[in-house]
Amino acid sequence: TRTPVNVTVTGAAGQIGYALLFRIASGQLLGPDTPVRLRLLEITPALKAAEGTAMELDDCAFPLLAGIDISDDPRVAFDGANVALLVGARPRTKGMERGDLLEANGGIFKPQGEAINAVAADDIRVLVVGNPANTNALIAQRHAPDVPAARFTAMTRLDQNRAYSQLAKKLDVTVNDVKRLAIWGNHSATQYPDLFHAEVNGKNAAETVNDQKWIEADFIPTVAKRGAAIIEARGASSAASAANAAIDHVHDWVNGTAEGDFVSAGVVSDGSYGVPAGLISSFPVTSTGGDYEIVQGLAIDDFSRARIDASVAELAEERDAVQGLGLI
Ligand code: NAX
Repeated sequence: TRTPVNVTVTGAAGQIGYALLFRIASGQLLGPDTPVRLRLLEITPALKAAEGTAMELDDCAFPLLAGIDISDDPRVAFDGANVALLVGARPRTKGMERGDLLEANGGIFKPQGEAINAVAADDIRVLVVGNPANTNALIAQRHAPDVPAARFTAMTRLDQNRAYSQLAKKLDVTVNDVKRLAIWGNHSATQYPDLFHAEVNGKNAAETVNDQKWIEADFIPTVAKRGAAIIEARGASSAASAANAAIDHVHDWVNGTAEGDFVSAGVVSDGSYGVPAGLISSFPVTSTGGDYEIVQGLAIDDFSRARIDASVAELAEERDAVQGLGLI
């Protein structure tokens, strides 16, 4: 039997946590041969709720679940962590300025980055889900100088999955017919879901759609504002779909992406495609051997260039804001 992989989940008592933990414990994160030990991090007032979820996890008698530890101390929860899913974050509440939001999240992601640096396993891989995901990931990464920067990623896989579904509906095909549909930039309303490099049954997606107006006025805003539409309809923000995307992101990172395809992830820029080095921006990426790499050599036309630049400018502003607040 294999040694269990330590998977730390923050915000474990929240709604994404509730949708995520059972899938991790059932083997969907790392595969059917890999036992997992769950490490749940919550704030003190939510520890009891996390214990309740842990009781339910016990009651599933998952063969792959080797144990569950619960803590409100990052130094305990990240101890020996091989995979960390940073879900818990401070949401924007009414009347909160962006600076307040960034500051509140800096107060979460700075100590978590420090704890990861101090106590996580050498092969630690981090996915930040909590918003603003790209900038929270940047804050954590900057406070973990001993961890390779490439091990810190932010989630844009939900945006990608939303884009797959919208495109498949439009063309009356299934998501299985779609490939290479990337999200560029920030996980925010400025994100750019790119049909110009995507393929549908081996043909260029934008050409197959052949409707620039639909791409600009319908597809892009529908994908970018889907989170708000879910809140409007459900009365709560996306949870099961967000958990599903987190599973997809880590699964593909660890197990590799399909030959000839790519996926979307927020990764530290190396300057590719004119994205300033150091920013955590979404790119088309492939994974082999446990490392995400930015897909190189895609031709970017003027339309895509302007969209990518706008979203990356927002990321640079967020970075400048957290720098101004002394958070990085
Ligand atoms: P919930 O409010 O249901 O749960 C958040 C949990 O985090 C709470 O239980 C809270 O106690 C905990 N928490 C807060 N501070 C913590 C800390 N310092 N350490 C550990 N736990 C802490 O939110 P939920 O719906 O689960 O969403 C979680 C985050 O995901 C939010 O920031 C949300 O904006 C973000 N999302 C990101 C998405 C993405 O695609 N990147 C999509 C879905 C989601 O909106």
